[in-house]
Amino acid sequence: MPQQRTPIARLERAALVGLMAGRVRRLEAERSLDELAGLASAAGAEVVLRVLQERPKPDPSTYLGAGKIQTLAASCSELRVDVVVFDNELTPAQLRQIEAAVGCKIVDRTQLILDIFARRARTREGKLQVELAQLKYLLPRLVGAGTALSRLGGGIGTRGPGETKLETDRRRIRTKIHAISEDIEQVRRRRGQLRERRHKASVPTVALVGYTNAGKTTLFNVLTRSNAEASNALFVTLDPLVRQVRLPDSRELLVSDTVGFIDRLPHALVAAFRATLEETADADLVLHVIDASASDRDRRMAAVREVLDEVGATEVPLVEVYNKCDALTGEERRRLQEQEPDALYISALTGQGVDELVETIASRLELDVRRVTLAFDPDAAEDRERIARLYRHARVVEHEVRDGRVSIVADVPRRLLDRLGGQPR
Ligand SMILES: Nc1nc2c(ncn2[C@@H]2O[C@H](COP(=O)(O)OP(=O)(O)OP(=O)(O)O)[C@@H](O)[C@H]2O)c(=O)[nH]1
Ligand SMILES: [Mg+2]
Repeated sequence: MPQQRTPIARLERAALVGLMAGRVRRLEAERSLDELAGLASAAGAEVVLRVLQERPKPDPSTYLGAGKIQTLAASCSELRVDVVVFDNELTPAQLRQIEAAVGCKIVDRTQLILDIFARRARTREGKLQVELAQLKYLLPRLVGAGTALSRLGGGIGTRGPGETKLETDRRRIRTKIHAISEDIEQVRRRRGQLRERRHKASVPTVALVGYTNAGKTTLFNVLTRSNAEASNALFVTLDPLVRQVRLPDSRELLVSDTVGFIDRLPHALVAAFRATLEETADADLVLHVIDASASDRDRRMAAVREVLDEVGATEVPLVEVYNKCDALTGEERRRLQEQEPDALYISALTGQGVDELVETIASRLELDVRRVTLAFDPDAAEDRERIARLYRHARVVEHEVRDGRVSIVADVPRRLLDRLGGQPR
């Protein structure tokens, strides 16, 4: 018997393929390919070839033109490419044709993103969500699939639902989708209950959202004095994190960090991550964290707004936070501030502007207090309940009992004035 060896982990060699179709100009296509390179490296691959073809629209059967496919096949074999990544979603037929012509593994942008998510998911909820998205992506691709679905070996496109599952029939996959959806629904209900409880406890929530790599987790760590993983790789954070923050004057709020967004985020993924993203729709305030130093900032911001729209978070008050301002020149920063005077400008890395951000959060959440004087009848059960509530959510400065009446002077957060029944004095 041959001695069993542990395979040495080797980076997969990847070729990237993009199209400049229609009005998509070269610069945009280049940037999109840069982003694809970031995704490929997040999936554990090393980019050895980039191909951009100019074509009015994709070829229906092979995406690229026939000649270009030939050239691609030759380059791939010369450069020992393991996987070719297309910057768009491919139809099942295109996938098969290209694979036959090029002779190595072909994945599209959607599959690449799903793959990264599959690698990064840590919690049960995260794993369920990714698996659901992968199965939904696979389902329409099962019909008549040949080699594309019975790949051997590992690497991009083979993580997640395993070989045996892929070879089963559509019905079993449907059953599985159904079962996972139910599990996720349970998680979702549980999340809803937790949110409800937080809501009852009157602790306001601030949700950090933004494009992947914008610096959400870095800011989260600064705000909550935590140590969550932040890195230059894409999609580092998948599972939502919620932490309590106590401001110096003992006001409390919750900050949540969540999965980053990206241009053309696969729809199946957004749908599967609905439970996670609903946290955002339910927050009291959304901070849109923006990488101010990104050259394609506007495109990224638009992609984020699109996802917010899709998860129904457009009603939540939102503050735009331009992060990484340390990486801007003074001139760039001045211009940006002129354009967007209402936004905030910070550096989560150096801490610059963070105090002002905290103050803005506090005032937007109406955490600032008003001093009120309230009178209660201690014999009424309802009033005793109100007194207890006041003690829980406000700072009582005076408590007097006179002639069988209770008089309380308290500092009440402005957002709770209505609920605690106080009028500002
Ligand atoms: N120069 C500079 N770099 C920053 C700043 N904030 C974050 N970064 C860097 O940007 C990279 C991404 O930061 P993260 O906090 O992981 O970004 P994220 O938005 O949580 O990213 P994902 O979770 O992957 O979507 C890291 O290398 C950070 O060190 C900043 O203010 N200035
Ligand atoms: Mg993060």
